[in-house]
Amino acid sequence: MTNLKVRVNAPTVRYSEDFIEAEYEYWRTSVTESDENDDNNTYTVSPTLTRLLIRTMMKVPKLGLMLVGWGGNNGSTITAALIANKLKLMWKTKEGEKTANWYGSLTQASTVRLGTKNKEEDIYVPISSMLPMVNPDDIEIDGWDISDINLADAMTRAKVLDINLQAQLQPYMMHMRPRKSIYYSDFIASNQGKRANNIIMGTKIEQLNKIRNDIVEFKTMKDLDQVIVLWTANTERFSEIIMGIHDTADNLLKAIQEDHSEISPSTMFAVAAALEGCTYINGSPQNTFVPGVLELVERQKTFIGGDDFKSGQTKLKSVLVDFLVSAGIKPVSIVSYNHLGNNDGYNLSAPQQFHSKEISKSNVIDDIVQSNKILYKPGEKPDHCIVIKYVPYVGDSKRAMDEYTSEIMLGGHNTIVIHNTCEDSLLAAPIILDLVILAELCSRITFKRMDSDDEEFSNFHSVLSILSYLCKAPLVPQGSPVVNALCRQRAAIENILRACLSLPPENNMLLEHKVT
Ligand code: NAI
Ligand code: DG6
Repeated sequence: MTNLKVRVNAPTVRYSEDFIEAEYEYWRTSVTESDENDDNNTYTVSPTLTRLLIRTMMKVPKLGLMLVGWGGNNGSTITAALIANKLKLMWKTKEGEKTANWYGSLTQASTVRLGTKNKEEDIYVPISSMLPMVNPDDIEIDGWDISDINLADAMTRAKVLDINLQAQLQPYMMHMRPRKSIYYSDFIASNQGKRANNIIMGTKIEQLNKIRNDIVEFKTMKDLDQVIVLWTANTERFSEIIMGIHDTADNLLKAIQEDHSEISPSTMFAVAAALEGCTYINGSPQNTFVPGVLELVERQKTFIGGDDFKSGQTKLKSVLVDFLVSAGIKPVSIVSYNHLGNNDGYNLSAPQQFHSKEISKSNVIDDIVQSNKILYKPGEKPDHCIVIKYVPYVGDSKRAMDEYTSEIMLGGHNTIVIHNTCEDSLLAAPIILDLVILAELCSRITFKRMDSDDEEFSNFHSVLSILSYLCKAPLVPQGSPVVNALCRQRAAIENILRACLSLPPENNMLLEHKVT
């Protein structure tokens, strides 16, 4: 049984050993425009109601996480964090004793407002206490890397963690060795070539089968119910999408059989995961999810999420631009510069890999800008410049400098400058944990329309857009709007969790205190 702290007392919620079943009234607001091209057009608005039965499976599976790029900075840091937290490690620093924690994790270190006690005291609970979720201490970890060094040495190479913490983790991580991986040299920067000493040889179909076997072996060895595969390897260049190769699931599988050269390692991993019934998450910006993968995951009824962890500079941008535009202030120039000295920065110093990151960092303001036609004419956008420089000395401690210039009333200007220094991998590791925990939870939630005779419950769509909060370039089902604003993304998670308990969305109205 799980450690649930929240129990809803309502006739619309039923708890059993197997499920939480919640009746939920989902209200949407549909709008039609009389004439989209006419400035004086009118909007007709119709609230529409769908009655849903939402079922959350109680039993949390024994979960395995396989990282592609396990020996990298993020890979070694999340591994270290899982062990340090499980063992409740403490270590001395010049600032005093530190204790392992999950700061930066939405599921482990943030809370949601549940309601009010005695009409005035807000009650907040950890997100993880609302529904049964995987406990990070129970996650088994494994993975692949093109570099063969063990995880203890990878942690040392990363230079992220305090040395006294590293010393305690060493014995636990030195026996963890990444599995051989798929390496096609032209997808990542050529400067990564010297790391690549742990490679699966053979044809593409042989490589695919090896990855599939690795997943099966890990699952069997650790007696797991479910495995999630997550890409935290180097940023790849974009694949060229070729008709007949990437366009359908069958063509993609055939192209792998025929050893086509324009299939990226990350796409190979996504295919292997889908064929093994595993959720696959992309923590980097490249276009892993070519149309053939999207079709395959729907066919296999598996889940995917991505793209590119939203950790620092972009996370702040998705708050700040939303704040400015929704305050009626018009950002006109956004310049985001950063330099870093870790291996990620080294890889991104190559033009094609930088370009993948540039695209993912640039799109984050699009929907926010489009939301305000008073400020922006159709097609108008702020100048938006992304610069990334590799400066080895600063290592993982990334420096980000941002300048936001906005137009304010009557010809005035408002310029905001931000300087942020932070260990990149310590921001990314908790995001990896959240992606895994939320993706797993989504695989246990099903929906049924209450007015339908259909007995079947439906799953979330294969593309888990609920993970948008954690991703720079959110992947959404075709035809679904992309939401980048951080507050809206968080509200979606919070309100979906509430819906699973038949609780209304958090509306912040507090009418009970505003109306006499
Ligand atoms: P890293 O360079 O330290 O680690 C990447 C690892 O992937 C390396 O150990 C490398 O040997 C391995 N690798 C490369 N190609 C591989 C393949 N085909 N199969 C298996 N392993 C392979 O980079 P870091 O800092 O861990 O970042 C990982 C990824 O996460 C990068 O793409 C980065 O852009 C992305 N990311 C990182 C964020 C952060 O805050 N740290 C935020 C957003 C994205
Ligand atoms: C330099 O920009 C390296 C990148 O990998 C970023 O550190 C990473 O994508 C995080 O970006 P952001 O914009 O979320 O801080």
